[in-house]
Amino acid sequence: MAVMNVTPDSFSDGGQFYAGTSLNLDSILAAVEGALADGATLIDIGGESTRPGASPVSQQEECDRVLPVVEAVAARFDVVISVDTSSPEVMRGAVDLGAGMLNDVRALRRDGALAAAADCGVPVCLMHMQGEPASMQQKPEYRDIVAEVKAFLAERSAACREAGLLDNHILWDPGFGFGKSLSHNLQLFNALPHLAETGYPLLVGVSRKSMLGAVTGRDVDQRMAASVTMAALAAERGAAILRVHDVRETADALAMVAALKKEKDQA
Ligand code: 7PM
Repeated sequence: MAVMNVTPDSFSDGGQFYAGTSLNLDSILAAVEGALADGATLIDIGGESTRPGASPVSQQEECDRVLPVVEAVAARFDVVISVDTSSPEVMRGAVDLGAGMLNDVRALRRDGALAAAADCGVPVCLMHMQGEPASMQQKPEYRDIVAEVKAFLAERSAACREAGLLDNHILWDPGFGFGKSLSHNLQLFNALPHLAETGYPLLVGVSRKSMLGAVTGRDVDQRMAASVTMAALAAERGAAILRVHDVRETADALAMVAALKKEKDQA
């Protein structure tokens, strides 16, 4: 899954599609074309900056950012478009225009989001986050990070089924970097095989995140090796979808993981 942030201010790829405050659709289409050529099979389009400390955007602002992009990408490419949003308006609008998946860092907890997602009838990624982006990294605390993330995702999955979503339209994401210390992130990553046992496909997003900076000491633009390594390890540990910035390098790593698995399965 290739990340396309259509925000003027994202931490790892800030404003790459903007000239000042105006969005350049052609530059997004070129980036999507590149990501597909590099091996992406899903494109994740997001208009809300969820970096730690980010201020919230209005639903109108988010619609204005995201919907034209979804429309243009859907018209031009045969690829599954995922929309990174917590807003029911954006969900309905995006799926009307051709989006095939919803990706919500708030796991459909916003008013109206469960009903909107159920009406949309597409797969939904439920992500765990402690707190809200503005303050989530100030004091993350858990008794048992793995048990708590798992219980949260199980509760949200039950709420989804009650709202009418199909069980096989639910994906789980532990939410790396969202209200978690380095130790919390590492514990969760080590628990991926345990989470995979639940049967819900796992989506993992660690690309360029600060947990990699904390270990390697590298700035955000120097985290590719760490990102690709973690993507390969996540795949090995049962992740179904990797949300990444460096598509070509990740695709190579995943090809190697797949080759090893194929050889093993034949033995
Ligand atoms: C800190 C945390 C800074 C996250 C920036 C981000 C995920 C996501 C994002 C994820 C799913 C980024 C982001 N991260 N959706 N949206 N999983 N499902 O790296 O890990 O772009 S935003």
